Amino acid sequence: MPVQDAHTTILGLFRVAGDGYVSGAQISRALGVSRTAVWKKIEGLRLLGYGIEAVPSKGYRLQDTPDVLLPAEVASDLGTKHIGREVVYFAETDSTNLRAHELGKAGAAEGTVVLANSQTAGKGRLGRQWCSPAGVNLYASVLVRPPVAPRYASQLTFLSAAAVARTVAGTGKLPVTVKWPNDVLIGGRKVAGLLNELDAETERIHYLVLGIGVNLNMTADQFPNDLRYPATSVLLASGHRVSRLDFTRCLLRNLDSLYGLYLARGFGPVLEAWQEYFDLTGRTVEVDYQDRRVTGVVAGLDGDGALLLKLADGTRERVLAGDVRPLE
Ligand code: BT5
Repeated sequence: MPVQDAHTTILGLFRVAGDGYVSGAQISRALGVSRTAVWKKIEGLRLLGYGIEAVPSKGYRLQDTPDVLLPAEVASDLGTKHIGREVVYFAETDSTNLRAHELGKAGAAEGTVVLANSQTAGKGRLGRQWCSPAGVNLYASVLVRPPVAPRYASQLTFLSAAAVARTVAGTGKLPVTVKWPNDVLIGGRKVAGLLNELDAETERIHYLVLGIGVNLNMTADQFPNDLRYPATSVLLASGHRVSRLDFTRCLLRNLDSLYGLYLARGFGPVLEAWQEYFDLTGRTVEVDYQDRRVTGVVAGLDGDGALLLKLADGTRERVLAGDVRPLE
């Protein structure tokens, strides 16, 4: 049995036992290996950071679970239909999006998730960088193969933003909003960034990589000084640490249910879910295009998710891409 499967089996027995002990005999039966081999597997889990007490007459008891994102732990009993059936984990990598592209080109299944403990070259949009310190945040890339034309790829940005916003909101009573069209904010500060990348031919998407970075337990001194927007983490905003494992599992479930809706009923329900966190309707915003800037009042969104602005001269403008900033 591969080491990871053995670890999953043992952790499963601990989960069932709760605060109680699991005997060496029980584990050896479940794994089909000798008691000495059981001891080695327990040592392996200890090396990963699990605190396991061993009492000769009783067996083993789990005292402490590290906040690591082992694929087996992330994927076990996830109950999802599309997302997270395959989970790949790196202690360190340059960018989970680059790893996901490799997997996508090699034919990896839809729903494959790449996770990293840290990134040495985390990517933002337009060549910018995403600060990715080890052990505190979530860095994930999710591979999907939606059966839609490439021109609809931006709909998936709303999908991942809605899933992230829902998951962050689920960690506590936090003022979570989405910034059009991506970025998730708490109290106006950026807590998550999204980078979706497409591999397609004219009429067909090969795959999309949904890149998701969420600041979970990052402390103030871990942020770079020259941020484009004010930023925060769930810890800074709420005062509470979040389990990266629990958050990741919850996010994958939220992504899965929205993706299921998207496949069954199209973009409508996804945009609706996203709009629960959109608070700019009726507000005056400034939109920065590459070459010009306009100011207007947000009238709402159209069915494609484009931002509808009413300008001072009474004309309307439909914004498909640009940097949007509320003015008041
Ligand atoms: C984004 O870009 O917001 C997309 C970030 C996507 C990151 C994920 S992590 C997993 C996956 N793998 C990757 O390699 N990337 C994805 P953008 O809107 O361009 O914002 C980038 C800007 O945000 C930077 O120029 C900084 O000013 C700021 N920034 C950098 N790190 C940050 C952080 N951890 N939290 C908040 N702001 C940050």
